[in-house]
Amino acid sequence: MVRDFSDTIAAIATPMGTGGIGVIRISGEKTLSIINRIFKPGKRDFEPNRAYYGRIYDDNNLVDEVIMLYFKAPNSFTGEDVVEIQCHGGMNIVKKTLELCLKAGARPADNGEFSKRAFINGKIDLSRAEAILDLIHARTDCFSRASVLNLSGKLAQKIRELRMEVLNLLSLITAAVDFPEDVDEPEYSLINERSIFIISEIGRVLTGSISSNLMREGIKAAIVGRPNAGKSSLFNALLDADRAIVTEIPGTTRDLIQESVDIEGIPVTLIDTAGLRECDDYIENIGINLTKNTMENSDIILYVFDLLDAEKTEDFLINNKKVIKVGTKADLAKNISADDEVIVVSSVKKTGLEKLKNHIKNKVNFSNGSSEFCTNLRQQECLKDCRAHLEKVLEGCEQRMPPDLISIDLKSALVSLGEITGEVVSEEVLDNIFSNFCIGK
Ligand SMILES: Nc1nc2c(ncn2[C@@H]2O[C@H](COP(=O)(O)OP(=O)(O)O)[C@@H](O)[C@H]2O)c(=O)[nH]1
Ligand SMILES: [Mg+2]
Repeated sequence: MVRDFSDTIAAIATPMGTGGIGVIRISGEKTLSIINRIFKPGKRDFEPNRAYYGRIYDDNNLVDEVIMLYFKAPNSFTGEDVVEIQCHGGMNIVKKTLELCLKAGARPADNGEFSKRAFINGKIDLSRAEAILDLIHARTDCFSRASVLNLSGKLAQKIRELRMEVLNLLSLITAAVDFPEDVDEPEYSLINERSIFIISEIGRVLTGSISSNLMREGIKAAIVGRPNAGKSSLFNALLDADRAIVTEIPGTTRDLIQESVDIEGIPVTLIDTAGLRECDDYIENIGINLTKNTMENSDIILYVFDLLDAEKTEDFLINNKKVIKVGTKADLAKNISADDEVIVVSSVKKTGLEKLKNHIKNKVNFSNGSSEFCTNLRQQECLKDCRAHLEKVLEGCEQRMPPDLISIDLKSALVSLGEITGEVVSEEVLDNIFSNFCIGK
């Protein structure tokens, strides 16, 4: 997707569908000339950062009454001239307006091309561009909060600090290599000490990796157990909605039912399954097989059993690390004691649910508190690469290697950090990142 950025792009920025308004975005040199062709009253000198009320015309045919916002280069999201047209949100109108922009000289934007231009034009660094993507796709409050912090530059700032540290070391060494007469060779112990510090700071940023990945990817949790154990009731209680059918008739749930829910900041896909039992019913057996597959593909299994039911152990679940045992109908089972591993809940009285949620969070090692920095897999890889190069620096110091050799590893460490914010990054990596964006972003 190597594109010429001198052309002007346009795209529908709002989701395909019917809504109150639909937004078309235009960016590039021809933005104003396009607007002057399709927007009336047109004039050559729109003032930037202002909203204009007017009409979109297809030749002399009125298309819609709109609000037009104008941002002048370089003070816009992309750093180029940008216009956003707010039409009425009917699919036909939005498409028609885009079509007119294209006819007037724009070309359709690629996925994420507005953000890519913002990056190329130095308006945002790569970590902020990636934060936009996270923010758009965030499924929990917790993740939205983390993403918006990165959008405002939290991670970028930290990476800048780390780069400065490495850069300082590098200039110390380079000076010693280039002007051996004038500059004392830096002490190995100093290089050693600073490298250890940077490594520990990288470790600090990486501490939240598991939680970052969980917030981004989410987990699957299958609810399994005997018929009538209370699986569907628990499913509904965790969702806080009547989604699955609950009856006293065993074998009610046959298909898998799944819904997404925010559990302590993790987007969890909860899957209600058919009860596990030997049975002759053809359809129910299909359901039971589906359940077994689902269990394999889940990150967590909530094994639900009725506290009143003596027959509760399912051999195949014993020693399965993914399993959380949940004893249900606690409201009916006042005097029944369950072992420590069991989370006791009542879906009817809504008790024990918070404890269960907390347990799920711990089971997948999620910690919303300790994860100061939110990172994605790519950024984590870069940080780990950087750390590996710095470990080489430590080795170099220990073996009293010549400074110019040590500087090679420091330069590599610098490159790894630069890849995070995009100072050093290949076109391929960029394309890969921005292709995950939606069109119009
Ligand atoms: N009192 C009480 N009844 C429950 C509870 N959970 C489920 N039940 C009842 O147990 C029966 C079976 O529940 P259901 O959720 O359909 O079980 P499933 O077959 O495992 O999905 C229904 O009559 C529910 O109302 C609970 O926590 N307390
Ligand atoms: Mg059920």
